[in-house]
Amino acid sequence: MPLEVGIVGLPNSGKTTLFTTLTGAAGQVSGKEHVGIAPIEDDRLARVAQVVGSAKVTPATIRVVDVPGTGAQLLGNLRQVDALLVVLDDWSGTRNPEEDLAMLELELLVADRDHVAKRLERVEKQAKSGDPSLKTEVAELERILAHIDGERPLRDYGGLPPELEPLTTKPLVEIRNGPGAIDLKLEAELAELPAEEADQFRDGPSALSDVVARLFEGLDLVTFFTAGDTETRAWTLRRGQNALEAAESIHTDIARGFIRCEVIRWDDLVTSGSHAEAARRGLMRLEGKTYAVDDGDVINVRFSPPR
Ligand SMILES: Nc1nc2c(ncn2[C@@H]2O[C@H](COP(=O)(O)OP(=O)(O)OP(=O)(O)O)[C@@H](O)[C@H]2O)c(=O)[nH]1
Ligand SMILES: [Mg+2]
Repeated sequence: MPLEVGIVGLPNSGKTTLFTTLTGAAGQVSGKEHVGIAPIEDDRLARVAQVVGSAKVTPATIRVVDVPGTGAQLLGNLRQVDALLVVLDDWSGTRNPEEDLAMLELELLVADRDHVAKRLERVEKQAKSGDPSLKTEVAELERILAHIDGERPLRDYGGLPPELEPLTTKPLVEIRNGPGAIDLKLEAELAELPAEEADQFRDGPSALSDVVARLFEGLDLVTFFTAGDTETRAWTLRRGQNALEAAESIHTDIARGFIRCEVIRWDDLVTSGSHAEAARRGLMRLEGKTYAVDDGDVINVRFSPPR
């Protein structure tokens, strides 16, 4: 499953402009939800592909959701995303980004309050049947509601029921939209130019690579690669996820038939010039299902195909 992020922000802060910058997809219609795919740029990918002679190069991707405006109903569409990008207007000169961030965090908390209160109402009704486990859930939900009423985000609440899917536990990545930070207006204009030309107009990295770098930091992500003659591809995992989970993200059959995996660091593969030469130099390791995948690993899963 690709990484999924939601874009939130006050009206007119530049959410849809960010969406367009990240995905390259047209999303100009205001008042509509937009969903698109952003490729994750990674310089290592082309270098690995060149060494193994892949015909096809496929970057890892992020699914991006842009919801118009705020309000509990709209924000509720973001319960399944992995992180929230908060767009703050730092361009019009009419807003205070710190205050806007605080306001937005409050909106997220209000949306969570709504969500928890609705659930409480439903479970309270069902608990009249006398089922003790439902009574426990009612008590738990009441405690959660009291926590929210103290204006505290649910990320500070220990032991939340996993099915609750709150918004205020998600990592927030701040995107200040303005000439001093990520200039989305400029980025939107540069999106029309070829990549090399666009780079000449920027002082630093592109908005896309800047946002991706912050997401990787905020979510503690790692990239691993698969590399063969037909395709070299990048994938993302959370740090600490293991080889079996890496296999699952590639294909469930590969995970099911997992025997072991061969791991080479991407730069060892590049300097060796081929998988075979890397193996000859002793730079290829054999790992099992529980191996924690490291950033930059090139992985080849040995598996028995399902019958
Ligand atoms: N000058 C300038 N204008 C911007 C910038 N970012 C966005 N805008 C303009 O602000 C307006 C709103 O931008 P959108 O990206 O549609 O904002 P939004 O947050 O999606 O707005 P809603 O979905 O209606 O809440 C557009 O006319 C943009 O061109 C910027 O960095 N600089
Ligand atoms: Mg919009």
